[in-house]
Amino acid sequence: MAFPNSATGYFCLEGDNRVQTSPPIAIVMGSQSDWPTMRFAAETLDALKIDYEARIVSAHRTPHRMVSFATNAREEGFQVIIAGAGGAAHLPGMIASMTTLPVFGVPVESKALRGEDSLLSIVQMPGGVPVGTLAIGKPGAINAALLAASVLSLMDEDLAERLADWRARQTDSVPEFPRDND
Ligand code: RP5
Repeated sequence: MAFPNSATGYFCLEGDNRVQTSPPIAIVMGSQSDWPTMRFAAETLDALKIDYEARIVSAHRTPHRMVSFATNAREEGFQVIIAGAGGAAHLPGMIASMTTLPVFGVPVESKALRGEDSLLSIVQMPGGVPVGTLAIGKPGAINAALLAASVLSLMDEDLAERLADWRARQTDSVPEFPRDND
């Protein structure tokens, strides 16, 4: 696995100065309890050899951290944000309100309402502040990573090839005929 919390050694040149910047993707989540879901986004990015940084940023418990992250994300060097949250899942929408980077929202499955609350909290954004909302739970986390990869692949031919290979391997892994499990 790559580096969920890396100082990854990304640099850009500002004049003659080499300045540290962030990896292309930020995976943020409202709580440590979201990581078992959001790690599927991380693992998918690992498989595609895309670097990322994972952070806990709660809209409700650490609102100042959220504002600081969202307002600085583009300047820090992030290009796409994947944001996962459960329950009253304001995080993706609040982040989207403070950045023009693409934000993909992952509704984390909640205990009380199995993630339907998370989904509805994330998906019903007012016109003008978009969050690309994925499915509840693991499939949403995986697809958020794949969509983020698609965005980055527009400017990165090597990544476009890795993404096509990933999809081809998935296709190859599907048997044509079912078999008994035992
Ligand atoms: C949300 O509340 C988090 O995104 C998480 O899904 C949910 C529950 O958080 P914990 O009480 O488990 O920390 O903010």
